[in-house]
Amino acid sequence: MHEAKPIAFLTGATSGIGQACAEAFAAAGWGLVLTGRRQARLDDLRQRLGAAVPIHVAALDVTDRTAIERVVDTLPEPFGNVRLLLNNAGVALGKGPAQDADLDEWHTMIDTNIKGLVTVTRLLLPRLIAHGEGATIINIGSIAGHTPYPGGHVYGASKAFVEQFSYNLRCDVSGSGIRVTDLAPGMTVSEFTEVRMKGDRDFAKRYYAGTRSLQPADVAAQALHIAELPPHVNITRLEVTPLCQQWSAFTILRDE
Ligand code: NDP
Ligand code: 8X3
Repeated sequence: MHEAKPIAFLTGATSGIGQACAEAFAAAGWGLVLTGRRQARLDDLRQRLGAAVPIHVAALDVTDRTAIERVVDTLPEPFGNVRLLLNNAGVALGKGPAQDADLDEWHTMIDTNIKGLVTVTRLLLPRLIAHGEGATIINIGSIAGHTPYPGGHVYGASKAFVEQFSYNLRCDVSGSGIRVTDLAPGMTVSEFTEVRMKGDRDFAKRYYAGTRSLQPADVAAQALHIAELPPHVNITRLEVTPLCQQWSAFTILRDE
């Protein structure tokens, strides 16, 4: 009899880092629950990856608590035995100063990056606890949760939440076998900047131009590494940036 495949539940699998994680985990033999709002992209992933590993797809908006409850409660076998939760769905909106920001955009970031993440986590925790040893939660944070920058406002703060929530969660699930990691990438080429700038593809192109930014597959390799470590090893926080991205000096305002 074949050994059952470990199951990973991914949010935001339709693009960028989440999609690369789906590809990397499938290549490593994981069964997958793939979620995101864009059904056509989920279907495409199932088509591409489903020959090798079991795949279940579910269109899901992480800001919709009832929808998350439905997806979690109706996971068919063998997908109910979730070993890994990758909380990846996230969004940045706007890069202007706080005083010019659109309040609706701030609320969307909070609803997605904070409320969505905690809701998915809370609802999947019983399944992860039932799985026991080897179960893993990887929360995709960001360097923006540590390093302030102009226009980072609510986005960066939401990622600081992700970091602290990851640590606090780890305290509470201590003894259950669940590992918790805040995986915090820097600049990664994906749809992230295009979404942030309201679909401005030229801006996104210019932003990444001349850089050797992280590719989503670079981040996915870290996620897979974390997931496949021996079960007694917990990476608390893993920050990964491209070599071309680093800190800058303090800005000092001087009197005239
Ligand atoms: P993308 O924009 O390429 O992907 C974002 C993913 O999140 C998509 O799959 C999107 O799917 C999903 N998503 C957004 N809103 C929702 C929602 N309400 N419900 C469900 N899914 C949603 O960006 P990245 O791959 O770069 O971003 C992935 C994560 O990585 C985010 O948490 C981001 O903050 C973080 N990150 C990104 C960095 C970067 O430089 N790119 C650096 C550091 C962290 P769909 O639209 O189909 O719902
Ligand atoms: C986003 C990372 O470098 O664009 O989470 O702020 S960065």
